[in-house]
Amino acid sequence: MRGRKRRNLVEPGEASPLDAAIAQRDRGTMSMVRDALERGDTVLAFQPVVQASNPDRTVFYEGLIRVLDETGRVIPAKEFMGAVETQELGREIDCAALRAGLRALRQTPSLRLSINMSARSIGYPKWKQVLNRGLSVDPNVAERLILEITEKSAMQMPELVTTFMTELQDKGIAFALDDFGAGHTAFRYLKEFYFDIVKIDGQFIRKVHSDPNNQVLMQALISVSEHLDMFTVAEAVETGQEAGWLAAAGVDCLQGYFFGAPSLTPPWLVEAGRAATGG
Ligand code: G
Ligand code: MN
Repeated sequence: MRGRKRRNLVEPGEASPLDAAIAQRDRGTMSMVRDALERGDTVLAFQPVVQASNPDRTVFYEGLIRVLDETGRVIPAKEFMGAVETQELGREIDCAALRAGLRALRQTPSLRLSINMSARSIGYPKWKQVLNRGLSVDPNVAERLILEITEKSAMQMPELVTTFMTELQDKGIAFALDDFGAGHTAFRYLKEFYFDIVKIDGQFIRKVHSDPNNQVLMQALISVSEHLDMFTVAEAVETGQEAGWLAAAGVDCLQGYFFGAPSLTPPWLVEAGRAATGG
């Protein structure tokens, strides 16, 4: 943690050409997302979350929303969520992700799937309609659905999130605190929230087998999570060395490129196909 230099990239108070360029780029991004939603051009990519002690076993998949631009190019969420998260478009993206997730759960009875949402979507009536409609068509999907809420968005409205989670946990839905440690972490909130799962941000995973700072932070997070009965998921695991250290340290589940990148072709269909052909 020591020896880091602070950089000041933009002088405060100065009218910045960078700000103007960013604002213009955001407007372009927003109209691209709006057009894609109107065309219904959104899809989920699926990434496996595996059991740390037995990585051949996928515990659940995370469904990650993608939009297709007018040329059919697949645009990942990280490229547009920043521009739309606080806008109504962000709510519409969350609705599209939930709708696609519920459909996948309905179609595949053995599937467990997590879907990302912003705490801001809690009060968006359409999001609730999408959920209620999905649950009324097939009530069995509730206990296979995990909702991931980022730490950053959960902390912005903790009371609302708590009430919302209690209501949906009663129906069997599980909750994951996403990107834990990336935001303004307050351990106090972990105690108040009752998340079922905590997903530890990739910055703590990077080179954890050889980085003493990350090792200490991970050990603290694992210990707090165990104490509060939360299941741990390490995000962005990219190497076998990281995976080995994390499994030995007692992390429950692992996710990342080392085990599988997000894929537009549902991986469980690929696995079923392989099993059927004996390959
Ligand atoms: O915020 P959240 O954890 O839901 O976002 C997951 C994002 O992280 C996805 O965009 C996914 O493509 C990306 N991702 C998944 N696995 C890895 C990984 O091993 N390394 C890195 N750097 N990113 C990853
Ligand atoms: Mn997530």
